[in-house]
Amino acid sequence: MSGPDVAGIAAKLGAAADSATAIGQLAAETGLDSDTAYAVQEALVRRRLDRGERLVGLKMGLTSRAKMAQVGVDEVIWGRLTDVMRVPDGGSVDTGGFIHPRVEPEVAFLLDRLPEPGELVGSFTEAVRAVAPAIELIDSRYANFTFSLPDVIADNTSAAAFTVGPWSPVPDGLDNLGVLLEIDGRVAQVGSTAAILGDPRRALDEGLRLAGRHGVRLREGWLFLAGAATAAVPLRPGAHVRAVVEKLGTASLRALP
Ligand code: 0L1
Ligand code: MG
Repeated sequence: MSGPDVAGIAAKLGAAADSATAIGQLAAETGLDSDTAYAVQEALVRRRLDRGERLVGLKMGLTSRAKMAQVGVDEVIWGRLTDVMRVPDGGSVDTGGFIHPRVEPEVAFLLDRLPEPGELVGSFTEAVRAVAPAIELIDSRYANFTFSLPDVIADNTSAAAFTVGPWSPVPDGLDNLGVLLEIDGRVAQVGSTAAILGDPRRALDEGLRLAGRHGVRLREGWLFLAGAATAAVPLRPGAHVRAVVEKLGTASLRALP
């Protein structure tokens, strides 16, 4: 019996992203399960690499209750980041290139010496060279931002763009820092890094474990987005977005009018 058409599903998702046109969910009709969905994700990102993009890191998704509740999926997932997704801090994005973009405040890690496959992080300060406030721009390729677990995994966990603020040395504690998402100078979301798996440092072990199951090794020099501390907020044309993380500072981006 043949399984789901991995390349065909990746092609549909890739075309949806390229044309900024929403599509219907695919998992139920194709019998896609979560493991095969990661193969679709790999094929989807391979399309980007084949046109010259570079893999620069990994992101964790749904690492907080607020995020899980927002989309009705309650498992931690991971996706892949490429260089073209990166927007410089203070830079601009064109919302016309996305379907229904949302932004969320995150914490980013710059990876250093990582444990061997199958091992957990022994010393966080050895594994992580620096930390930064970040903004993730997510854009589900599915209509109405509605999907099942395999659907969202296949869709590279809605990854679309991200901005990383200034790097700082790893502070003593990361587990209860205040987080703000501001849109046009107004507070849109308030949270704490504690919402990210209790402590964003745990997200790295989860990333190593979950990506390791699919034979993916994190690399020195890669970025790692640990996940959002709050629900995501729609990004409107012309909006100015700031993510502020206590002790770490601010990352910002602007949507073109
Ligand atoms: O980064 C995230 O937490 C997004 C994961 C996928 C679910 C969504 O699109 O919100
Ligand atoms: Mg995110």
